[in-house]
Amino acid sequence: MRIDILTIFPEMFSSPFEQSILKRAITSGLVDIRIHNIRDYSHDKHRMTDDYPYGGGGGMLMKPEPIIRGVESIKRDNQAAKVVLMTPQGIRYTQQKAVNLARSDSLIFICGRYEGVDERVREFWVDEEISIGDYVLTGGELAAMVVIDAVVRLIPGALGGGETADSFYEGLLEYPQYTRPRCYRGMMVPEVLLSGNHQEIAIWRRKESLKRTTIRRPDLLKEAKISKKDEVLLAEIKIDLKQG
Ligand code: 6GU
Repeated sequence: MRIDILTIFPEMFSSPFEQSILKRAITSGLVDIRIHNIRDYSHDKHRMTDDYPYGGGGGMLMKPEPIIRGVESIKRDNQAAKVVLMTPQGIRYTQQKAVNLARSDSLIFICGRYEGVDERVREFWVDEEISIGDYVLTGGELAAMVVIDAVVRLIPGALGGGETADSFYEGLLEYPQYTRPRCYRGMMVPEVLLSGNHQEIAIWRRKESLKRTTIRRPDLLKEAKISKKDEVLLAEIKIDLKQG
């Protein structure tokens, strides 16, 4: 997969892409990430990327020309690339969106700054607008990193030995997990996990997963794939929760 990023703060991207899974995905050639400074596509003598809004009002807007020159330059050897604008006005990012983006061969991210981007950019060059949640960031850079992180880990081979991209798999939260020691400051690992009974462990985990989702994210439960056996577990959970 090829990912191009247009930003006025290219340095912001160095650290996250130089660690752990993202670093390995890049060095192993699974993903080719290129950062472009929008300023490099600005032709005026001060290399300006922003300007005052027509009609007045506070704040500055990102000028269309440098961004569009950047997009066109990247698209020259990459016609089919999908252009994504990072903006708090975009559609909310979800795991399903990450799955969809992970199917693309090529993505271009435009990181908005200041009060926003000239509307013509959005209207004529952008395929998708994404927000990562209902809060306002100082710019689209951190949001783009979030989106890219969730996409790259879904690329087959990105996760190392035995790891699978399965959180939110089937739309439920993860069950609680434990590692050694078995007793830590008097706090025990649940007995069932030490039993070696794989069937019982699977049932316990499924129930904990359903319980956690019921308590924390009932909205997810409505969308999740629930089997007949799950219905039984959910009925037990209801009783357990009532009994406190
Ligand atoms: Cl993509 N950009 C900004 N500036 N704020 C955000 C966001 C994006 N997503 C959530 N908040």
